[in-house]
Amino acid sequence: MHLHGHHFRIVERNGRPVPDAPWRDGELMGSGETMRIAFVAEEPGKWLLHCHMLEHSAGGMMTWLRVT
Ligand SMILES: [Cu+2]
Repeated sequence: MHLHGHHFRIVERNGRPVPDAPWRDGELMGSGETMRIAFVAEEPGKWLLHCHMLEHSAGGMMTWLRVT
């Protein structure tokens, strides 16, 4: 998973807390995994959130978020 325009910290992975995770703009995820992230949305615009595997993005693992 890659988030454009921002850096985030992973706060929970597969329901378990992740203490002191580093700031990053992407993270590998396996099938069925979940991840809760936190970031400061301070850059206005439309930002992509997507998988870096082209077939996955083309298959729908891509969205965007709007920061106003
Ligand atoms: Cu993928």
